[in-house]
Amino acid sequence: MDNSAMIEAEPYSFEFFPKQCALLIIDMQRDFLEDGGFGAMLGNDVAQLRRTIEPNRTLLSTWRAAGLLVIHTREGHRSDLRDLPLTKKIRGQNRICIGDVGPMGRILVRGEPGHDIIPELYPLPNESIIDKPGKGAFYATDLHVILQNLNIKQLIITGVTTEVCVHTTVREANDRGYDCLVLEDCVGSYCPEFQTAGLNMIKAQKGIFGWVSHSAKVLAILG
Ligand code: C5J
Repeated sequence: MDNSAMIEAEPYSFEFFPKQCALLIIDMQRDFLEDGGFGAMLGNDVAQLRRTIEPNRTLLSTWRAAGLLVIHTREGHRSDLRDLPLTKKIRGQNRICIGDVGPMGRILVRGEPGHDIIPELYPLPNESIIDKPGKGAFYATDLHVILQNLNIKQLIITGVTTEVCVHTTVREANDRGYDCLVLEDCVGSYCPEFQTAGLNMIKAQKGIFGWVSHSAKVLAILG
């Protein structure tokens, strides 16, 4: 696909330049999406996020077949936790927190089973994985350099959670000059009202942070 195409979106159509666009899949990690993970241990209903797996899986396989760029992110920390602010570790006053041992290994620690991406969306060897210590995918990572080197100017953003890591990344991307399209069926929140509010905030004010659409609209173009 060399030419641009218009993707139906809100607040208006998104002009999609396939060769200058990356699919950025945020934090589809076992710790957030599986029973026994960090999200579930905090009392969240992982089903709210698991509904995004199938649409992401379909989109990812079509995107790969079109030969377009995919980048995955994972939120997590070094095993010595030196990149984990104490404020982040203790906030919430939980009995078990980041770095402690849970049912899927040490919570949100790189190299542990819970930190890894769910098998349904597992990256291929040629796909970049951005390991990020914060909520935003640009903070303390080489994502911007990678995107610049590959001449990427647009991001289609999916993953979890809508109002936390997806939103922070969309905001960071905006300030760095990227156009962002967020797919409502491929992003999820543990909290339905945050899902709605998070998507509304992106497309408000004529697209203050970007565009919102549905994976079906992208698939219609990628065929
Ligand atoms: C959170 C994320 N919610 N990936 N992380 O802590 O949104």
